[in-house]
Amino acid sequence: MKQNWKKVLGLLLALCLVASLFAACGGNDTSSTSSSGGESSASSKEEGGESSEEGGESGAEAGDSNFNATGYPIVNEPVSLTFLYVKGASLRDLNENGMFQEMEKTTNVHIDWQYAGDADWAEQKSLLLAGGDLPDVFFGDNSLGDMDILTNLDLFVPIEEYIDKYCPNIKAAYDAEPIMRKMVTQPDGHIYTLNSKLPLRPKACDIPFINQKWLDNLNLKMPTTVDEWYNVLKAFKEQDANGNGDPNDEVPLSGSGKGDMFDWIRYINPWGITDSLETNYLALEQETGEPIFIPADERYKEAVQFFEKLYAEGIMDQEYFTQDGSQSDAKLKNEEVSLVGTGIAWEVSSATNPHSDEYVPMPPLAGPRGDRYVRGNDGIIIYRRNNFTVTTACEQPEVAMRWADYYSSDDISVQSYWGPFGEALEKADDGTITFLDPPEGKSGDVWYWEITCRDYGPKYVSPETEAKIQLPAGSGDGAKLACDEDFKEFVAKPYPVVNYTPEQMDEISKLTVDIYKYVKECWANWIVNGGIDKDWDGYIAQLNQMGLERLMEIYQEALDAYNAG
Ligand SMILES: [Ca+2]
Repeated sequence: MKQNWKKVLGLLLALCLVASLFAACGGNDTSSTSSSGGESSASSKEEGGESSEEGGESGAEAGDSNFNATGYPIVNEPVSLTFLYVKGASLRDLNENGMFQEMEKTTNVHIDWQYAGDADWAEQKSLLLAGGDLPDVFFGDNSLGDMDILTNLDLFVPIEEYIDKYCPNIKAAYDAEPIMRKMVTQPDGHIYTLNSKLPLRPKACDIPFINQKWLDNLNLKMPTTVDEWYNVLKAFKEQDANGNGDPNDEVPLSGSGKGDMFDWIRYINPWGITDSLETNYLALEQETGEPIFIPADERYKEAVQFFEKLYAEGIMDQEYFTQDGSQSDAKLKNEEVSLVGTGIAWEVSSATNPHSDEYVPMPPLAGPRGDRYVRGNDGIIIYRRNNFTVTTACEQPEVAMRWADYYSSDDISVQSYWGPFGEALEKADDGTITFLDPPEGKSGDVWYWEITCRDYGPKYVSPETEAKIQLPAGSGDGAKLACDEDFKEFVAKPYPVVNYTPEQMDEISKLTVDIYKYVKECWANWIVNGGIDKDWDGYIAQLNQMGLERLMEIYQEALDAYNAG
């Protein structure tokens, strides 16, 4: 890029800030959804819809005659920007993507993609952030996390003024859905990165499922409470539920607690606590809105006792704590005969293939107090931040931001998620969007990850356009969305995706090292060996000594700031 003074401008803007914040993100699942077609109504965003207040000063950034503040192309003479993208192995070169080729023709902006690999990205990132040759833009939230941005604020350009001046599509999205602006606005008022809203997403995260064929074989009813569930699983264990003549090959409940407890934590929703999906062990007290540290809560204690019983009776996989996810998955996907009785998954039929005809979603079980919940968190499942982060190496942030704004239009967002018009999608004159068949022998859900940036990068599809997208019913996205109709009402309020100050972030990361380690050790030991009741008081005292009370103060402060914002 040209024009060094632009760089200086970016640096000045960067220096203007004081400290700021961000939040721990994370997230579980990957892809998503379906919807139905219908209505035609004009999408208000797109094509730089907003009338240009600064119409006269095109080339607004201080008389740059090459830059157009509104309309297209964005620049009269071509400009190149370097985008760093952590690219999945199956994704083809984005230069071959028809949508990006069209974008370049429209904008006159060429993207020089710098691909990083998943495997060595963490190491590369440290070197880059420690003084390497920065790209103009980090693209996709798999490149930089909250911590990377928060602890390196001097490397990134505050973009809120560019959004106000040059980004009508993004502004329209923020106005329509204020949570989007809130998620990226630091407590000091600056915005360093753009977020996305993934189209046609569900509200519920993973949902429980059960083997209906086994229930039928043993003449059992669908369980509705955790006690009924226990009785069903016990019957699965004791009888030949899969009907292959061997009464001992059934694994009523499998999974993997080898790495951490987040596979297991999905099962404790009936006790009235649902985790945030941020791997921070936080839930929200539904009545009071206060944060709960799940492993220090009485309800967690009761849940552990319940699973201790399942483990002791051989109902819970005896390899639960020693096998990894691929090993437990292999049991679920055993070819000859189904081996697993119950589980939790993002989408049941894909998870239980090749026996998907045997499994059905299980309505949320009622726990000891009658609570029926499933996990969900819009800030993780639907909206995602850190998807477009402009660095101080970018000499013309206004060009990058106008490109991002165009990228956030309905038409581009749809294509950036599923694939280009004419290849993966068809757009009719009335705006209806239908899906073209994937190549022979490939599912759409696999194919979209090969041809698009999919979940990564900024995007926003207006509800008007979403209503015109006709997802194939048989797709994973379509099946998940259909199922969501039955589950979304059970989604508990999560501890939201808040913003932390750099100081809070630093303190959290220090405090949680010992706390997390201790929690995990105790948890596995209690389920396998028992003893939580007698150990409990000492355990809580130990957590407090490790700083749990201070940790919860920080979470409360950050939550208060989020709620006030
Ligand atoms: Ca059997």
